[in-house]
Amino acid sequence: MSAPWTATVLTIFPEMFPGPLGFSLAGKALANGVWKLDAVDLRDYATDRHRTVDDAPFGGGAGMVMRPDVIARAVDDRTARGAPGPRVYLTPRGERLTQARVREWAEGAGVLLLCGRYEGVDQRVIEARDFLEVSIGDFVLSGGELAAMAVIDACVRLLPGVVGDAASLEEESFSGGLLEYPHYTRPQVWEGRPVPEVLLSGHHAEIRAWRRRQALEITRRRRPDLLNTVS
Ligand code: 6GU
Repeated sequence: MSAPWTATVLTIFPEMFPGPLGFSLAGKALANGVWKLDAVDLRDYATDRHRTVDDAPFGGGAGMVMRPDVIARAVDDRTARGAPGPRVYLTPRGERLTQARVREWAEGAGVLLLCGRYEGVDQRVIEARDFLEVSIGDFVLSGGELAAMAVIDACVRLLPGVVGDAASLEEESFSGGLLEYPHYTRPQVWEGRPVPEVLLSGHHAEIRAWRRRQALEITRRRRPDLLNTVS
């Protein structure tokens, strides 16, 4: 059997992992060997007695910067031990993560994720070790670890055999870049609110058309930018 899809995470908080990735779909797939997690403590690659990974920024300013030499040693050692790329540095100043990128990474052998803490990472190691800088949205987290978990979860659910119902994944691509239509289950009337009549009709073509209209309408209202792209 070939090596499982592998997430290598470089972090000063390896104990945060697998965390939520140990539950639900991702957790089951991890236990079943569909994917592998290697949470690497960056401090293991420091050389001083205090296992220092950061230092003051040249030019002055607030906060600390992660040292390039420590990160490079970690990257080079894990790479030599077979950690697959691409290499991704999680930072709010990165390019925005897209589902297309997630699909691409899920189709590969794995990802190597660098979690920043403090003010950031010395720019030279980002360039010298060919890291892609990626953000998961326009807000600021206190470190890259939660973003790394989001990236891994998004990739793992696309691995073969992880989502039992293949139709669930298909539906996503079927609705093609639109926000999802609303869902309903029992009770049929709840707090005086009935389920939309068409969903009880058994007319599958009408239900499909209604859901499509709902998806278009909610996308137009919440994310009109999604309708302006060609695809
Ligand atoms: Cl990737 N890192 C941090 N620290 N904050 C973020 C982010 C990443 N994406 C959005 N906010």
